Amino acid sequence: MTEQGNGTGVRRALITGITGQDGSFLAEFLLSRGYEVHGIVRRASTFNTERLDAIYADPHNHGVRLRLHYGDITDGAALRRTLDQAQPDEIYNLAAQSHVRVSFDQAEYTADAVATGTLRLLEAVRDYTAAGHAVRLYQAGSSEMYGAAAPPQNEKTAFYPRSPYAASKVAAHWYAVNYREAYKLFICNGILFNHESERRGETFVTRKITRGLARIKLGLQEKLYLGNLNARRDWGYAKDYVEAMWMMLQQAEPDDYVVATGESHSVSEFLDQASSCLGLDWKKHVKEDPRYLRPTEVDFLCGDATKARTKLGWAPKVSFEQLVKLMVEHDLELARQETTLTKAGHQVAQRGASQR
Ligand code: NDP
Ligand code: GDR
Repeated sequence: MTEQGNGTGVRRALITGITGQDGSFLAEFLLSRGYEVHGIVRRASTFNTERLDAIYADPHNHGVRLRLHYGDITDGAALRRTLDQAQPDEIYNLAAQSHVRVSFDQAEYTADAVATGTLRLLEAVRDYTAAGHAVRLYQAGSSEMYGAAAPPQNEKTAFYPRSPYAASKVAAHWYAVNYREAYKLFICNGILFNHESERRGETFVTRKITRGLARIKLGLQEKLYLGNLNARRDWGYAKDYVEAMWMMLQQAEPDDYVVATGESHSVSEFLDQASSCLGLDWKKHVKEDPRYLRPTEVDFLCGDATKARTKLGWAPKVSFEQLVKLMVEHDLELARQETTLTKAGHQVAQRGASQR
């Protein structure tokens, strides 16, 4: 375990991207281990803290250990202010425009948030440590950095990014390595392969499939429009993966680790598995729509997490079949709620329909 540098005896963590899938699981995990957890939240015209609702408590209450700060990874002054206020022992940099397809439409913004955003945070951390604070930083790297490199991919595999998102993550990775070497900062790059859950954003393919097929099963929609069904991904469960982030920061020395299941499936295999949970034939419902294709695709990712297994003692607990089942069951329940409301005469708007 690392030292408690803030003098309060309570370990403090700061999470950028706390409102996302991983941020919410990580916040729960750290709270369960006694941490005080600080998170950076973007101002939005609609609520964006839904994934934190279960753990949020009124800060006026006594002993509240979850604290949210307004900020943005593109706003360096706010990052520095948050560091001063939160006084973290550990920082998890999860903030990102994380959708690969969208990064082709918003390339400059993606680079600003993913690459330069990481650099901004590193600069703030550099000054924070120079002022005498001991802090450890986790940088959220991605299997997308491997892109066209042949599987299995491990820490020694050369990066070959295939999107503005992936190129930005590669830049962030090397910024992190450089700051570790130049300023002797404790920084770990986690190179995480795809991880999903019932909290996955609904425009990522796994959740789009489980949400869509569950609604088709209950007669709420007829078709599901998808892009490339042949791409292969190494899909694990997000809750398992956030533990690996924490484990990296508890080591004696900073290092970089691949986190993956070592098992790869195509999008159509995911469809097969989800359909068999629901007793559906997806081929009758799924239609191809070219707008979900990418100008350059990543065909085959399969991670070799031997280093994480041997050095961190990390292993995934949830199998591919269990992952698909838990996501299908969750989305079937959402579809049932929608059916109940519809039958009772209420009009139910489909959330985010225009963004799918
Ligand atoms: P999500 O898209 O679910 O969450 C992204 C988070 O970043 C959200 O909290 C989002 O806020 C926040 N964010 C976006 N832009 C900014 C910004 N400009 N300033 C501050 N915060 C911002 O991603 P995941 O939880 O799935 O992923 C977490 C991290 O791990 C990301 O960096 C992602 O790229 C990376 N990663 C994810 C993998 C996966 O399979 N899930 C695999 C490998 C890497 P808001 O809620 O307001 O949008
Ligand atoms: P990915 O995840 O690009 O791997 O990035 P996504 O679920 O978006 O795509 C996976 C594969 O499915 C194919 N696909 C579709 N994808 C989407 N989103 N929508 C579709 O309709 C569709 N049809 C087919 C894609 O072409 C692709 O091959 C995720 C993100 O979480 C990143 O932030 C993270 O870094 C990587 O995982 C690891």
